[in-house]
Amino acid sequence: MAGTRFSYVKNFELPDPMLPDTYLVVRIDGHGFHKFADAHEFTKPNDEPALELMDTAARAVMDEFKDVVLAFGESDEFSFLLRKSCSLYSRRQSKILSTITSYFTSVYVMQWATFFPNKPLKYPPSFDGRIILYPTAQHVRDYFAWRQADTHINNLYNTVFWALVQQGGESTTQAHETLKGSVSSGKNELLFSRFGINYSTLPARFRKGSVLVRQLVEEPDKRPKKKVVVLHSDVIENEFWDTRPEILSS
Ligand code: DGT
Ligand code: MG
Ligand code: MG
Ligand code: MG
Ligand code: MG
Repeated sequence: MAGTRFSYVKNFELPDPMLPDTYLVVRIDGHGFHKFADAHEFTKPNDEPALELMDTAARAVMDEFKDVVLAFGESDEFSFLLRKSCSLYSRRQSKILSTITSYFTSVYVMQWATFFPNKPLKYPPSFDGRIILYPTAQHVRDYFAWRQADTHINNLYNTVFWALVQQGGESTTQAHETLKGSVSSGKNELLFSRFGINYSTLPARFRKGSVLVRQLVEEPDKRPKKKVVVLHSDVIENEFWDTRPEILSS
């Protein structure tokens, strides 16, 4: 189809290859999910089916895109690590980003009814996406540690905040005021002394987020197969990485 007088317009499409031999992190985040969560009456502070739906969409991304070696999710976001030798779509930025983002979104919508059989989707959700390039394994570890530390800080705050409102009878304004300037230990203490909640016994999904890796799974009468598993492990300490050297080595 070369050579009509219109085809020069193709020259305006610029190549957007990403640096070779560099880790790629794709992070997608729900657009306006504050409103989306309200519209669909998500439980506060954590809606388990909503988080499981996010995990399901992320797992589908990993099944579809074999270059993804690790994923981490919390709230309305998911981060996907693509191995540094990834040559998917010749490492074209917009192609990788738009395909992963739209695939995730499609699965989220397709699987919605599985997790919310009695709650029809009121309007189409969308996700924004970005790609960050990291030159070293340490950067990648620090990136995932950053997201998991964020999960912890937000979840601790939200857990106390909603306990004050839902069980303590405070208004949201009062709860904000109560928590102003408080540190982690103070929030833990307040949770325990006023509401009898021991933070460390809350579900790991809420405290740690979701960590998706490929792992050999044993099945009866079959050879062990590599499958995507959802964990809620710590990714800040060394153990997670030391026991899975393949994540950062390829
Ligand atoms: P954005 O990302 O700039 O378009 O705006 P938002 O509104 O998506 O803000 P973001 O991504 O910073 O925060 C995520 C929002 O999603 C947060 O305001 C509350 C909502 N959300 C996420 N997970 C849950 C949940 O499990 N339960 C409830 N009730 N809300 C949630
Ligand atoms: Mg945001
Ligand atoms: Mg968002
Ligand atoms: Mg978010
Ligand atoms: Mg095409």
